[in-house]
Amino acid sequence: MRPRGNGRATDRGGPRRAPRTALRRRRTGAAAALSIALSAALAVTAQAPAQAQGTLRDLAEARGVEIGAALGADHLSGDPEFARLAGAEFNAATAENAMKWDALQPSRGQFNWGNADSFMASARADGQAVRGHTLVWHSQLPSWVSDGGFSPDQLRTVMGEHIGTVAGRYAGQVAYWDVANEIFLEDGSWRGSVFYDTLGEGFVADALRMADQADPNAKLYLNDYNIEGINPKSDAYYDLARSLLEQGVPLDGIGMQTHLINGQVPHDMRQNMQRFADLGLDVAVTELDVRIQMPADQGELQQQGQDYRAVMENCLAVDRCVGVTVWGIVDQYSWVPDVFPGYGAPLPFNEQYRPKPAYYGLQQALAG
Ligand code: 9MR
Repeated sequence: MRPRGNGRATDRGGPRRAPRTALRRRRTGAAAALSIALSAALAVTAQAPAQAQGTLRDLAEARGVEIGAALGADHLSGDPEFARLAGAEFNAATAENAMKWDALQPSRGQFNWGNADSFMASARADGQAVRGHTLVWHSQLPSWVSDGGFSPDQLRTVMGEHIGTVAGRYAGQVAYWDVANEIFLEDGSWRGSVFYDTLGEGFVADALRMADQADPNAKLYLNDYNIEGINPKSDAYYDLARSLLEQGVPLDGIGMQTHLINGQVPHDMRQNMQRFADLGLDVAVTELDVRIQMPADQGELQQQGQDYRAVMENCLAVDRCVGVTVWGIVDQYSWVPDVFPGYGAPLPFNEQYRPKPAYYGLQQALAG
């Protein structure tokens, strides 16, 4: 049996804030004037938490959770302000593309480690927990795998070589692996892929076992989008996870990507996270962003701040939620406008590297 749980010995039940009934009492005359002045002073303090309360990573560490970001290799190496924010604000990191199959093994047996190694070095220098992303995925998969015409045994060997080599190389340095990514469709049916079509659903258990063998210390996850709320797709994960655990397959957690549209945090996100936690699994928000139809106005940016805050609060409310990772740092590098034309501004920092309401939403949730 793998050790379960995230190993954090934190008590989330800290002291509750004193009720503010005194400020709500009616007052008259001088007392009222004094009260108004005091309230104004308090309101100013409450609105300026950014600099006063420290970085996201400091706040997250105090709460025993992780705040991560997806980091693009080009930006890490070529944009000093991006690299500075990555280290200053985030205590966890995911390589945005550098650890995907096409980046690491573009042809059979030819591994390119450059970007992945630099990402790992940067994460080590910045003291960040690494989420390895991703071992088995139908996308960003080179054609020698997808069109290879492999028999089931051959494909299992190919998968084993990839997982063994990649997870083996970074064994002991990766806290979490997204072992299989995006394996279900929205209606909860299996997504067709070379892996599913050749090996059937057993490819998931195989991949988890291979990853466990290569790096017994990493927490092993299944990861997908649109599984934040309770719906047919998250139900499919729930059923699969339960069945894998019953079979003793090494599965530690479920990653909820959380690519949201502004104003649409699922109302039952917390309940959904909790049902996976109740199975004995960890959960994590692995790719948070909140896209806005452009141009974004102030009201929409404020709404986005509420959404970021709500997602972090959901994670904090579920003891087995290990943290929240945002899918990028600054708006200008996000994948969103390429895939959803007309949408943008999905991240916590704007194009001038200034914190947005989304940043303050995370900060306020973490500050409790
Ligand atoms: O952000 C990634 C982008 O740079 C790539 O072009 C894209 C290719 O599919 O993948 C993006 O990241 C995806 C992640 O790996 C898996 N979940 C969805 C993410 C956004 O598409």
